[in-house]
Amino acid sequence: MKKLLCAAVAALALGAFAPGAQAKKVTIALIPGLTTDAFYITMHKGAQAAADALGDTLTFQGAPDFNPVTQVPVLDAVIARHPDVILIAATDKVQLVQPLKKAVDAGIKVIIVDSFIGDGHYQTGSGDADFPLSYVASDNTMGGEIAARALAKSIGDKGKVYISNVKPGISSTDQREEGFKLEMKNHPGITVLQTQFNDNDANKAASQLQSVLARNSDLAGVFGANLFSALGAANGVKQAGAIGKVKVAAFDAPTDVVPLLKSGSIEIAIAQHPAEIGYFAVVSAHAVMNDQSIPTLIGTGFTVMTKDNIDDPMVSKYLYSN
Ligand code: T6T
Repeated sequence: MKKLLCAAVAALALGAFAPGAQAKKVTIALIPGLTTDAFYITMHKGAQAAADALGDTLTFQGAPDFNPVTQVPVLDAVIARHPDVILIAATDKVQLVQPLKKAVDAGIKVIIVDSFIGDGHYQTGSGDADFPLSYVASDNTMGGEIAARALAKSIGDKGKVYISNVKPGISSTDQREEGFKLEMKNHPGITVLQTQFNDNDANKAASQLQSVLARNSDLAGVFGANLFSALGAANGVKQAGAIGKVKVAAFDAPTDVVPLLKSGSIEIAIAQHPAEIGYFAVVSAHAVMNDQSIPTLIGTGFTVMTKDNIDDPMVSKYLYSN
């Protein structure tokens, strides 16, 4: 894939300008959902690789938690610095719309990464949130479907499951939940219990697992819809002494998932490709500022990790870095 990405950058550099013309160096601000999450740290690395290749300047500034209340002041501070382009993972579909309009009003281009505002369809001329130029992300609905199929298989297509999720209003995790429930309609032997929301707190997710299990001794599985939900649920299963009895399908792949996959605490982990998201977002920002058109949607891939493939370097290279 590295070769492909280099080819993409080279093609851009060659195709973008008349012979002899210099590419404009671009200033880009990447605002993550939160700064300490291995998912966004890995996205930053991919973004930096593209910025270095293109000679652009990249900053990475975010909030200490995944929350619009703390993200909006960071956004305001970034707008005041006036980069050419803001790349942002919006922590709420609705609450980031007006704050991001201020960026556009100030003449700053906006590209969404990972989690969108509005409905994720941009430049359509419809609604008040179609102004970002592009959305670069995983197909989260499909990710939820993949998780559901894998969990269904591991519990023999019958029993009770639930989704451990962050909070409503986040496009990425909302879509994973939708995809999971949609696919579970094809598995009539499985009952999906009420979703438990943990506010991105792994400890809360762990105690919720134990409460759901206390109420449903026949609980067969749980889908952890993001990194903290999944690690928390797996920890809850361990604390309850229920490894093997309650199967965990995890979204996201910090390095912590490796021992959990090997010990059976997690059945599958669905790794997103955050470095790819960061890379293509920066390439898109560079293209836009050099008068090139860009796709309004760039979808990145997944790698499904299990105990059987996690030692394969072609799989483990998608573990997130810290
Ligand atoms: O799952 C990722 C990201 O895609 C989501 O929007 C929020 O949670 C993570 O950052 C993982 O913690």
